[in-house]
Amino acid sequence: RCQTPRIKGISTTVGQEQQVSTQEKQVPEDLEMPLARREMETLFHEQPETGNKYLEDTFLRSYLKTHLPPKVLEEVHQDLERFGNRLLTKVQALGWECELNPPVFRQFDAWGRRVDRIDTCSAWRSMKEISAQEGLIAEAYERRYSNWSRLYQAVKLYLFSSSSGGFNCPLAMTDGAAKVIESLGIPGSLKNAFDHLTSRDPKKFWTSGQWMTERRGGSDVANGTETVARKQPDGTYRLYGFKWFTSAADSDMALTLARIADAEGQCRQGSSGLSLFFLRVRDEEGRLNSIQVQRLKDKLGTRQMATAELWLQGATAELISAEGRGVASISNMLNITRIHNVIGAVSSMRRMVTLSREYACRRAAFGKLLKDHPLHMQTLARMEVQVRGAFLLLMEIVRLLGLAETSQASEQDQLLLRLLIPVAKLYTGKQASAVAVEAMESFGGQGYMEDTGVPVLIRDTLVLSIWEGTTNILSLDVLRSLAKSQGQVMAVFLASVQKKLDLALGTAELAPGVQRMREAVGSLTRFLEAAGSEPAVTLELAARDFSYSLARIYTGALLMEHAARPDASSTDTCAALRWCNQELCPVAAESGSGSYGAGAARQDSALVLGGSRL
Ligand code: UCC
Repeated sequence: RCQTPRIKGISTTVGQEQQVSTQEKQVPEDLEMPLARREMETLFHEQPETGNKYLEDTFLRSYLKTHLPPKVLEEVHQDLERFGNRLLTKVQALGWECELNPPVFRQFDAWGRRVDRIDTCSAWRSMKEISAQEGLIAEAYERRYSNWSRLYQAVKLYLFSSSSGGFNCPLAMTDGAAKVIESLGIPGSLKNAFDHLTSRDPKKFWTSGQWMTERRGGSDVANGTETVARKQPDGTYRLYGFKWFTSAADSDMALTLARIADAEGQCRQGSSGLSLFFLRVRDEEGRLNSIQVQRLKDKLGTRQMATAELWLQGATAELISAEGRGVASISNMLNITRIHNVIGAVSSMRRMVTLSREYACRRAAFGKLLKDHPLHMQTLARMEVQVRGAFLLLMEIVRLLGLAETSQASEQDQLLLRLLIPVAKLYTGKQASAVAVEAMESFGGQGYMEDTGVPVLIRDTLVLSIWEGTTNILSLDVLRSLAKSQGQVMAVFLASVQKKLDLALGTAELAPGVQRMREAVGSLTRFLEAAGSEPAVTLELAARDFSYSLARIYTGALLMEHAARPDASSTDTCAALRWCNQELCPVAAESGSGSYGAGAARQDSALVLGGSRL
């Protein structure tokens, strides 16, 4: 009498849903309903379905419509729509395959010969091909849309990132390496590498690693780098050392830091002893360049991507910076990879919020869909505001970068770019983790299940506040940019915020937000004045809160500016006002309570360490 229903567990497609309702209709009236319900209803969860990421992203599209010249918009719109379909029908599945088939390290062959092979899956290799075909690096260097090329590349990467199965990581470093080579004027010896890194031909396309981290220092690169470079008679160098984290270890080439040994074998210590080198990882026959792979890292996330420990045992390399200018030279790479980090953060947040939204439109609880529960929607709306703000911050940075790369940036633009990169990296890295975890909760227990894919997104997001510099290291980089410009960067920052607020003044609904923003700017200015005159305030202790203040104030100004467009919607206004309802200048609030003085530092230590001495 009771036929086992054909559908069990998690339903996936609309077709299946229809099948369920048809079957329900066929259930004879005398069938025991509790069993039928157990089989067909209570185990049934609505999978959130998402479509073309570009077409569905109305906020992205409104930004492009506002800023891109019409001719550029027309062309990129077509390409992005096509790309969105490719992501939906092909790339997303490949990304999942990468997760299911992580790289495998084979140290020896069957006959005991050491081979140190890192085997990647076919989906990972397809990602490399797709990246080349789509010009995910090339677009930024061809500059066919002049200053808009960088922004356009960033938009493609933003759409790609959360479906890329971790391939966004090698792309970040590839972009960074291309940037370093370009900033060196593409010297003859690096022309070939540059052409490979920026190629659209999948057979020619190379990815690059960025080997910075050694056992003694991931953050303190200046003191932690032990790798030694010995000059050879032909002018090349041989590198000897141990690289502790080398992400995308299957890459074709890498940029790395080392200390050049003098004739007596002595090396200069500290930052000024570091120089930058280019090397190929393998030769044409696939043999490693005097490198041994010690092991692959066992990571919490980004498992699709091989991160290795590498012994450099005389790897042949080319010196590409002036001697002792390694850190300054690799900063060009760092700034690009940090922007990619922001792209990854915004992409992840957008993906999570989209999934949560779709789920809310399908899942019923307490007699109605989740979308009809105001408290649930309040939680999602708060996340949506975060994503919008972070997205605008990203667009602002790549807009400025595009100007800089086409010699159209003013000195002020360049200073602002230098400041906003660490600010955005540190802030969006944290935002992304918070939003991802909140979004997971919006699925209830389902969000905690591996095969929904949600935990993968969470794991891969959590690294964003760590790699490419932790939150505190980036906060100190914010201070570095202030010191280097002798405070000029702050004047540029405040002027830019002011300009955006002036625009918003024309829109009456934005007035309360403008008011709050002005108060925050006032508090920030007073904090800076006090910090300059009171030795009791140590800027280092304030660095994180200060950076958060810059992020919140600048993002608020961007949301205001976006909401002040003639064709802005009521949701644009709502997002801008909601953003301004939070504490916009935490550094001022904290400094009032004496959190940054020498006494506070002692208290911090006592609080943390005191307990351990009990
Ligand atoms: O994690 C890694 C790879 C993972 C994969 C990444 C993929 C990401 C993709 C995401 C996709 C979703 S690699 C390791 C990451 N490690 C870091 O990021 C390092 C963190 N530490 C720092 O950032 C430190 O602040 C250091 C290493 C930069 C500090 O070095 P120094 O030598 O102590 O710093 P100095 O002496 O202050 O700076 C030396 C020079 C100065 O220039 P000059 O001499 O002309 O005054 C600085 O102004 O370097 C310049 N400089 C910079 N310039 C330093 N930082 C910068 C900067 N950010 N921009 C411009």
